[in-house]
Amino acid sequence: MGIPKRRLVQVIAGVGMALGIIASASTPALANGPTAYASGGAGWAWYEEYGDYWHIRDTKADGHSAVVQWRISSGREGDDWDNNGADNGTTVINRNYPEEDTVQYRACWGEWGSQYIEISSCSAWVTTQA
Ligand SMILES: [Ca+2]
Ligand SMILES: [Ca+2]
Repeated sequence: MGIPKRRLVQVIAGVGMALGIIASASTPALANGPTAYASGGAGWAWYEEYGDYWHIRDTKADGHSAVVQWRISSGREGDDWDNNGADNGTTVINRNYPEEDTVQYRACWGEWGSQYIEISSCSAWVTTQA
């Protein structure tokens, strides 16, 4: 009659494990990447994991633009710029990367017109989840 006690314990344990898996899968560790700073206060950039947004700000009226150089683990590379002048807000650029990738980036200054990037101005590379 009824379910043997040992079997019932197994069923409850199984349900508990299944719920645990669901709970952990529904709370992914979305996070923003650290802010990277170009030398001399020229600008900064950071990465927003949810939606894949770059936030770039030129913070110095020096005739140069702020730029973030990025590369993702599946091979794409690129640059995104704040090229509309200094201290007038953050430029936000939306990209779309594979969610399982990692993304590396650094902030620098450069010349938007020629796409020249002053490498000596770049921050260290930082790494985050795409
Ligand atoms: Ca500038
Ligand atoms: Ca700007």
